[in-house]
Amino acid sequence: MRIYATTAHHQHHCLELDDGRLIQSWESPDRADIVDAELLARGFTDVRQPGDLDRLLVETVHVPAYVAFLETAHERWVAEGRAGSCAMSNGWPARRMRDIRPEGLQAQLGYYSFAADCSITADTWVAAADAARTADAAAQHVAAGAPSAFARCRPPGHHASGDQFGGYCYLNNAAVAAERLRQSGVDRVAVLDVDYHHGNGTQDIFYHRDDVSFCSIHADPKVEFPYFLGHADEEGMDGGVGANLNVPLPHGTQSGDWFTALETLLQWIERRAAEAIVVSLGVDTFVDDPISQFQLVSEDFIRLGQRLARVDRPMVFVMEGGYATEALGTNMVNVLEGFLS
Ligand code: OKP
Ligand code: ZN
Repeated sequence: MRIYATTAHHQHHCLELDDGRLIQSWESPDRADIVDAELLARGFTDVRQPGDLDRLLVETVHVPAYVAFLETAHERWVAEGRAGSCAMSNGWPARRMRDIRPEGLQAQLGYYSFAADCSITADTWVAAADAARTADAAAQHVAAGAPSAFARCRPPGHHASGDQFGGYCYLNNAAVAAERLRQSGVDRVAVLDVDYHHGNGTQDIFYHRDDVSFCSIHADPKVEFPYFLGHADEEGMDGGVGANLNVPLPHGTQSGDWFTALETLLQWIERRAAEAIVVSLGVDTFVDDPISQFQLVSEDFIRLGQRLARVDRPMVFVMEGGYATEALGTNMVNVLEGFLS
């Protein structure tokens, strides 16, 4: 299986509001290093650099003004002489307020984000753009006939909507991959999101479309981030009615119930007649994940890969979450090795 990866992400490590403290984010550069080391150790040696960022492709899943905002926000922050090292919002257009695009940088940070768990550093744009082109390259490889590819993305992408960052995500790597497959002639694509958190951004980007189906197993948003999307009654809208499926599960969910939910999703994908699949591959479902509450064990990730192989469709694996850094390499590569075995 070919791997796509870059190293620019290394410079990006943002601040996160966590339990009332401002900390260096759980979403750290060493996450990618650990996965890269494990890939090499286990014989995944076909590691490539992606091609240039296809701005037009990115702007089919994101609003162009949002992309420009991400690219320039930190330099505007510095030019304004702000005290903190990261550009971060302190107010959002919540219920009872208006959906108006403001002018000032601080106000636009609120307009273009939905959570205080991530922020924009001097290197965030380069890292996010690298992750997006990494996902694009993996999708292009699969579109050209490869049975699978792994995009070792960082930062993750599935929480980023068309015009909002949050949940450690800025550009939606999985959505870029799905859109690339579509533009390469794959008529029907499915995104299967197995990250512990609901992929609210991916869902929203394709919510009105029938050609890209989205399904997800995740912790119930009634009690877990991103709280305000990912509920079981969200089925898609307009032309996309029936093209969205959420299976929320309670805190404490163990392997048995998780794999039962996976069967539900895979049967649904079969009915959706997807010709290729993008897997939003988060392994924060792991029992020892420090910010998550499911109880999968490392062997379960081998089983996941084996089960996905039996779906027998071309697959683009896009790395999302996983914060038990020690075990992250093992868990992530277990999926890929299970898929190939
Ligand atoms: C991104 B991905 C922890 C705050 C968690 C949201 C987590 C985003 C996860 N105290 N904030 O889906 O793995
Ligand atoms: Zn997650």
